[in-house]
Parts: sequence; C-alpha cells; structure tokens
Amino acid sequence: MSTLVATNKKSFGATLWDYLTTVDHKKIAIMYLIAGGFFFLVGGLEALAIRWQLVQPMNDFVSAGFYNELITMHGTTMIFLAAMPLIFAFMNAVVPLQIGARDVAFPFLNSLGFWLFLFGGIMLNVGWFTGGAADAGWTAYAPLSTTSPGEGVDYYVLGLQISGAGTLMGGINFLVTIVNMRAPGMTYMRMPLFTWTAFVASALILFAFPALTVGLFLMMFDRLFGSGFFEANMGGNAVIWQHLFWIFGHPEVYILALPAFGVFSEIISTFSKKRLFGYTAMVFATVLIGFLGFMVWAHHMFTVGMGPAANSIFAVATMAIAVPTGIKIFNWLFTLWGGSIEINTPMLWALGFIPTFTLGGMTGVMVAAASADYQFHDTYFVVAHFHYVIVGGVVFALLAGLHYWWPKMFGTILDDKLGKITFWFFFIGFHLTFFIQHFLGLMGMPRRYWTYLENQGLDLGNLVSTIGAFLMGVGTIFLLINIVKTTMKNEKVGGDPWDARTLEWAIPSPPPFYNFKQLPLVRGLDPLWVEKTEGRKGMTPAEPIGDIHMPNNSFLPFVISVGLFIAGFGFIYQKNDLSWLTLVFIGMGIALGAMLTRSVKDDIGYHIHKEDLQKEAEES
Ligand code: HEM
Ligand SMILES: [Cu+2]
Repeated sequence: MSTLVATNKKSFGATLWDYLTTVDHKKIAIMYLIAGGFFFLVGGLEALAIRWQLVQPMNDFVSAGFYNELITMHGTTMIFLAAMPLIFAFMNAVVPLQIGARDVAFPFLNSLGFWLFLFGGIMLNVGWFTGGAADAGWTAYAPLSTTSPGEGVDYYVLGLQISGAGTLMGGINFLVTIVNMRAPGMTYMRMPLFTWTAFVASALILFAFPALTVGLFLMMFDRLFGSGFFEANMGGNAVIWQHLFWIFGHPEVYILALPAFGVFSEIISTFSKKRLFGYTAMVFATVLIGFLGFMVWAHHMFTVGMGPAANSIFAVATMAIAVPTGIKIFNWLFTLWGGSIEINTPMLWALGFIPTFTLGGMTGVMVAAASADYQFHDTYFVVAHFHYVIVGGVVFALLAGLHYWWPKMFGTILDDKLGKITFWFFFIGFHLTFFIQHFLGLMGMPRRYWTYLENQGLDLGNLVSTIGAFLMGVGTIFLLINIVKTTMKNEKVGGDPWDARTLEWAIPSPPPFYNFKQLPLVRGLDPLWVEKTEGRKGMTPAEPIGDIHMPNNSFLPFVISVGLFIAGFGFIYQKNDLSWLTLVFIGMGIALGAMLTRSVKDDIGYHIHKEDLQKEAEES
C-alpha cells in the first residue's frame, strides 16, 4: 500500500476490521476510552448496589456473600478496568501529539497492550456468571483469598495477570516514546506537564507492576497448584502478600494521580491564558512524588504489627509527600491568579478539583499518623479519604480531560451547558456521598461490612451518602446524553477550538493518521503559543515535506490476547479436572504461535509518498 486511502465511506465490517487490527495510537485511544468508559459504568452500578444495600440499617437488598463480591469487583473494576485504561486513553490520544511525534515507539506493542487489558478485564468479570465473582476485596489479602472457595478469586488472579501484562507494555512503550520520539527542539524542560506526568507514571508502572505480577504468580500457585507461599501451616507467610500487593498498590495510586495532575495543569494554564506558574517546580514535584510513592507502601500495614520503628519511618515518609503536592496546589493557584480566566466545563472540573483533592490530602496526612491509624483503620474514614483522592482527583481529571480533548479526538465539541449540569450533579453528589463518611468512620462504622444495626447513630449518614451516590449517577446520565447528542449533531470544529498552547492543537481535529505532515520545530515551552505570540498561525516546520514511514496494521495482538484468555480458563479449571489442561495447550499454542509468526515475518511497514501529501495539501 503506497497511496493515501480515502477513509470517509466504509462498511461496518471494514471499520470493525480496521479497529481490530489498528496500530494507530489515536484509534487505540478511542478503544481504551470506550472500554474504560464501559467498565466505569459497570463499576458505578456496583457502587450504587452497595450504597443501596447500606441505605438503611439491617437491609437485605443483597446477601452478605454477594455484597463481598460487589465491593471486591467495584474496587477492582474501578482501579484496573476503568481508571487505568481511561488514563491510557488520554496518554494515547495526547502524548504523541504533544511531543510532535507521528506515533508511539512500538505501535504493535501498543495494540497488544490494549487487547490484553480488554481480555483480562472480560476474564475478571466472567466469574459473575460461573458461580460467583472474586470476593476477597480488591486487595485479595491471604489467607482470605487463598481459601475463598469457587473460581471467583482465580478469575481475579488470571484476569489481573493478563491485563497487568498489557499495562506493563503500555508503560514501557510510553517511556521509550517520550525519550526517543520528541520533535526537534522539544527538550525535557519544554515538555508539557501532561507528557511529564505520563512519563513519570510510566516509570512507576515499570517498577510497580512487576511486584503485582510476582504476587499474583505466587497466589496462582497457592490456589491452583497447592503451593503454600502464603500459608502459615505450610511454612508460608500471609504478610508477604500484603507487602507485594502494596509495593505495587501504593505507587498505583500515583500512576493514576500524576496524569490527573497533568490534565489539570494543561487545563488551568489554557483557560487562564497564562503559562503554568512554576513550571520547573511542577516538574520536580512530579518526579519527587513519583519517587516518594515507592517509599511509603507499608503505611497500609500499620496495624499488621511491623513495630514502632517501621511504623514511624513509613509515617514520616508518607507525610513528606504532602510537600511536593502542596507545591503543586500553590502553583495551580498562582497560575489562576491574575489570569484571564474562562470558566467552561473542563475548567469547572479543575476548580472543583483543587479544594476537593486538598481535603483528601489532609485526611491522608491524618491516616498517615500511625498511632491515629489504629482508630481509622478499616473504618469508613478510610473509605472517605481514598474516594476524595481517587474520585476528587482522578475521576474529576478524567471528566475534565474528556471535555477538553474530545474536540481533538473526535472533531466535535461536547455541549457546555450539559457539561456544566453533569458537573454540578456529580460534584454535589460526590460531597454528599463521601464527606459524611468521615464522620460515619469516626463513629465506628467499619469498612466492608454488609449491614449495620439501627440506632447506632449511623442511619442518617448512610441515607445521605446513598442519596449523594444517586446524584452522581444522574450526572453520569447527563454525560451520556451529551455524548449521544454531540455525536448525532456531528458539528465539526477546527484544530484549535480553545485557543490553546501545546502542540496537539497545531494540527486538524481529528488529526490525520500520520499526525504531523512535517515535524514541528519547537522553540520554547507551550510551542504553539510561542508561534501565536509572534503572529504565526501554525508551527514552523523542522523538515521539508518528505515521505512518511507508517507501520502496517496487524491482527496478531488480538490473536495473542485471545490465546492467553483461552489458556486462562484451562489454568483455572484444571484444578477440578485435569482434562482442562487441553485448553492451556490450545490457548498457549495460539498465543505462542502468533508470537512466533510476528518474530519470523518481516514487517517493514509502508510509506506515504511526498507527492501524495502535496496533492492532498493542494486539494484542501
Ligand atoms: C463515583 C462513585 C463511587 C461510589 C458511590 C463508590 C462507593 C463505594 C463504596 C460504598 C465502597 C464500599 C465500602 C465498604 O463496603 O466498606 C467502595 C469501595 C471502594 N471503592 Fe468506590 N465508589 C465510587 C467510585 C470509585 C472510584 C472511581 C474508584 C477508583 C478509581 C473507587 C475505588 C474503590 C475501592 C478501591 C474500594 C475498596 C474496595 C474494597 O474494599 O475492596 N471507587 N466504593
Ligand atoms: Cu498508600
């Protein structure tokens, strides 16, 4: 294939095949957005079911066992199948454009990462239909998880293993992309903050996910092959699981939070019409948070019995994170200060985020005080704390980024009025739901309990909390209406609808499949803004028009993922009947066969010729 293909009219089958085989980061971004959005709705429905169970004392809307499955799958789904992939959606949609690149470093791997995530996510949820989903909490503490009957936790172990492999590949890909693929002049200290945070988050993925991989591997052996890594009476140690899990789990919080900070940095600077205040400090704060994120995992284990020395060290290290985070908060405020501020939907989320996240940070310092944590531990205070951080930080950022980058991804713009309605329902609902949980926790309401007695002072708080959760649900419905309406209207916008500052806005919306016809020359921070202040409309090119090298589509990533998916069932059910091992052989055969095909078949891609690019430029 050597010429440009007309892409406007395609049959459904051709479009489907195109997406199944695509290696284009922009299409992969859309798939992450759809799949992550779907799982966000699933996790949200699970949250509503939990809250409905807790709406009044001694309720029996769901059984105790089903409740355990609901909280486990809610937490697991939200973290691994909604928040992570949605972050990846924006990283894919934005990072290559922000650094002036034509794609990520390894487009094939990028697609493999997506399909592994999707099939892992499906696997996690299969448990619902085969006698019960995972029920040992999203943290799957041993021995609860190793002794949980049925297959629920097996689906958790294998589903997470498959989707985790995809995440690891994605992280490595973005590290290499950001190191290697920056346009001429894009030095590290000229990278937009979102790219910086994606970079540090990818480094965290590189170091954190292997700990999860190892932990899940040991857990798989304990559950499926009768080893005893976490079994005290076989010489194992359940606390090892907790260490492995949190060495992964705490950095995971920052893998989500740092890109969220990046989103807000872009939005606050764009809609204050100012460069980000304290750019250098923001970069160093990002790196420092990333580093400290690894030093504090054991604050999740204060009550395990590590002893006062370990508790003190981890308490102090944890509190230290408040310093770089505080620097960020002040820099956002200083960016706003004196700016010509435009308040639209993305900006509303950013303005709502600052106080909300600050509150979550303050309760974070409270639970980091080891002695006080003996009171807070496993109460609703903790539930309130981490939802303030993870919803008030990460989900707000995802919704802000959705409205901000929607025009770039789809070429249409979400309705601002509906966007604001979504914001107010969600924002008010959020604080109703979670603020009061601090007090429920202080009054002794334990986390993960199926029900509570009446007249313990917990009735009103829980009722309010449930009402708030449903208001968030209403906000989400308005978002869906907005998406449908915008898509139906299909009103096209230009390349730069926000009068923005960074490179992604220098090319049309949605961008052509090769992104930049000519790589841009970056001459400062906020490169597009630099050109605008000098009276130019677009970027100065760094190269003459020439042939562009493009990667070929491939079906192999899908096949590899299906293979591992099939093998997963074999691993699980061989514990009941060894004949299931056949599935392991078939599945691994498919996966390894596809990998072998990939390694022996030369795939040199194709070129878009310079003449075609010129002709296209003349026609438009
Ligand atoms: C937006 C509306 C949300 C509501 C109403 C909600 C509600 C809840 C509730 C009621 C619990 C159970 C606490 C218990 O039983 O003691 C819970 C647990 C949890 N939630 Fe959410 N949640 C929401 C969003 C999220 C998001 C966006 C995330 C992550 C990105 C998240 C992560 C978690 C985690 C990790 C747990 C702990 C599960 C466990 O204990 O194993 N939640 N949530
Ligand atoms: Cu932590």
